[in-house]
Amino acid sequence: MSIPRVARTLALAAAVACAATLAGQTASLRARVYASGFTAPLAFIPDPTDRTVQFVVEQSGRIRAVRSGVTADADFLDLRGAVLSGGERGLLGLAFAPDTASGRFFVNFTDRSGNTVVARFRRSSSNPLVADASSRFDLKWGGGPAFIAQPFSNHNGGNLVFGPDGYLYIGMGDGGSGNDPDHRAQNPRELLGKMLRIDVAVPDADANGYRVPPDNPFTSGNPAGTRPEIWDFGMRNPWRFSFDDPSRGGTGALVIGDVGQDHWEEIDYEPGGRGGRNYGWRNREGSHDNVTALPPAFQPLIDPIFEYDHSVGQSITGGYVYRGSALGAAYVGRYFFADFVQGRVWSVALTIDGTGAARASGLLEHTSELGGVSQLGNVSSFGADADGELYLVSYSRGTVLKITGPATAPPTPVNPRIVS
Ligand SMILES: [Ca+2]
Repeated sequence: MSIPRVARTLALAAAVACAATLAGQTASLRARVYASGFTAPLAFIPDPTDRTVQFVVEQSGRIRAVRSGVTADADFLDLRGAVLSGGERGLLGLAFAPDTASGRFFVNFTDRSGNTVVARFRRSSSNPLVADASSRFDLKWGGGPAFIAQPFSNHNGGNLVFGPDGYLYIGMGDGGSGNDPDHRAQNPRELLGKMLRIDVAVPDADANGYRVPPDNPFTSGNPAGTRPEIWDFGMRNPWRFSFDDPSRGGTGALVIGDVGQDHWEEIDYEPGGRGGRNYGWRNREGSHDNVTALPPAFQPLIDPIFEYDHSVGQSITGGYVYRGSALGAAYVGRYFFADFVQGRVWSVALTIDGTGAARASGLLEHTSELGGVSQLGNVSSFGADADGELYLVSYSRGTVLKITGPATAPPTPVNPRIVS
């Protein structure tokens, strides 16, 4: 997580002042503790085979099963012996295969050498709430190493999500340090600083554990040398991203919260199936020129649909386009997100045009009505259950909060942007 960034809160006073101006106008959402007692939780993932069950990922390497809000005694999986945890390292992501009969799931973690591993496991046949630890297979990248080398400790990305197309998307940070010193996010030969898309529906005996989907955008090798697993260029640290779920009326878009450097936190919106883009880092931070000493891999550079500056927050946690019902129809289609450092939560309305592109408007801050920073702590992730209802993961409080609310219209927004 972004612990080093916490020191960078000289703008806190300004952020609190901004929160005060937004407080009190929103009264329709609530958050209640759904499950608690976790240590540094980072993700909340529904069980695709049982709507009463979700899994909580702890940074240290444990995955814990929660049924109807009650945490099971036995761990689903304990990877503490394989994981290097601390700072932005650890067990960072979990995704269940859409082919649920396979029992497969995938995790993303920092190994004891500090490198990124994407590993496949199976649930045990006798108890689906316990994984078969012996089934571990680490994906081999390009037929080579069973890890992705990380040059620095930070910016490990860590999220992995199956798209509506059945392929596995993996968000890779730029490798770390500051301002991507080796320009990796624009290097076609590097998996770092990219969104990857792979087909993991391969037999157990497959040597690499994945294949490149034939319609990946860079399989022709243009730009020269591009790794075929790459779906998009120009990510800095896409800590959390999600798809707007078509099975619940969503557009299928990929919505990414990409953590910024010194000035801008951003939301990138990719219409469904529209990969092959360059989101700009490090040439751009948000919609602003950044380090331009070396050219980007290709043009154009796609600006975010929304950004906020570091007087407001310092590390974005991407959330979900809401597709549930409990919050009321007025919230359906709004994108929820948070700032990890400040413990603030917002949503924006999305207007989709004929090309599938989105425009963000009508910002609402939900921090106060969700219990304020004292309840939210550092928001590390959002989750969505089988009904599309939203949850927040509080890293510092060790809780999972469920967002609820009467079915009333959201209040009138006051700020079109939260850039102060
Ligand atoms: Ca960008």
